[in-house]
Amino acid sequence: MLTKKILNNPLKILTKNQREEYFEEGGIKVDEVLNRNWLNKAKLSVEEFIEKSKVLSNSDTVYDLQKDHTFQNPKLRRVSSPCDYSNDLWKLLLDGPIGDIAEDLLGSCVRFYQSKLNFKNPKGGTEVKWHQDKPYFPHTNDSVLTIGVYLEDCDELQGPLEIISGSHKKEVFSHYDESKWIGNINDNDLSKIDLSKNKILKGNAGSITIHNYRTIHGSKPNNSKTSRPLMLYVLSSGDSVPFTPQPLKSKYEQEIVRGIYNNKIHCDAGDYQVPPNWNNGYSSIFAIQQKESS
Ligand SMILES: O=C(O)CCC(=O)C(=O)O
Repeated sequence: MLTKKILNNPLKILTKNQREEYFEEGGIKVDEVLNRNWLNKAKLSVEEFIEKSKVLSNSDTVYDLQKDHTFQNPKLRRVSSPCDYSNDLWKLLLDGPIGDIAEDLLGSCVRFYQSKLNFKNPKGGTEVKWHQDKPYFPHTNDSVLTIGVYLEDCDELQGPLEIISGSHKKEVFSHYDESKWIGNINDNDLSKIDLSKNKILKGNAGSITIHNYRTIHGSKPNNSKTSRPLMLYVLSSGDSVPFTPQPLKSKYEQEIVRGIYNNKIHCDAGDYQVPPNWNNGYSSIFAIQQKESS
């Protein structure tokens, strides 16, 4: 949806300044979005995922495990499509503040793309290298964003999400090394980016991060003694749909979560590099960037 149209919509949760900051910088952090009730429900879902992962010894299509994961010391890196397995995490979007904030930034019609629950375990939770999301899932227009919900307090030591301010208005970089998908911006292109423009989106449990899918973002390893669970919702305006197959299969894919869809899409002109065809399986951004699989 066109930004100027979105800016005319009445706001549900964000302030005018927060909405303008999102469109200007490509990402923001918003404090205290989840009340105690929502936060407790979401945290309970996380505990259930950890509990279920204990009996696994290998990653599968839902649970991505760190190499040293054991029953006694479970080390989850990601749960793919957690909304498919936790009604509370789905309701947080559908009926809760996440859907309201999505409306503030995407317009009244909001489409679900994917969900994922990323962990960074204490003392060693993996970094996420600088990347953009558009090369992973190009859409017909750029009204696509990710909302991340911190489920524990996240300070600089836990590896909070970081963005490069203003990068959403600039180049979308290839995430290939020649013909091989690497899932991040290569060193040569990184040297063209002003990394001093990084904005660290740290926040307490219940606060959220938001970034546009063109915005360069990443996060450092977790060097602290506490875990960093981050619940991520990827959403688009109703009029923006993906060009390529979804890597994280979900029963909710393309569901309209807010508003009424008028069966129209908006297409931005241009050339797009498309990601590999992940129809035969996708692991996680951690596994790809750490070169565990392709
Ligand atoms: O978990 C993080 O810190 C970043 C996640 C991310 O950028 C992604 O999964 O695409």
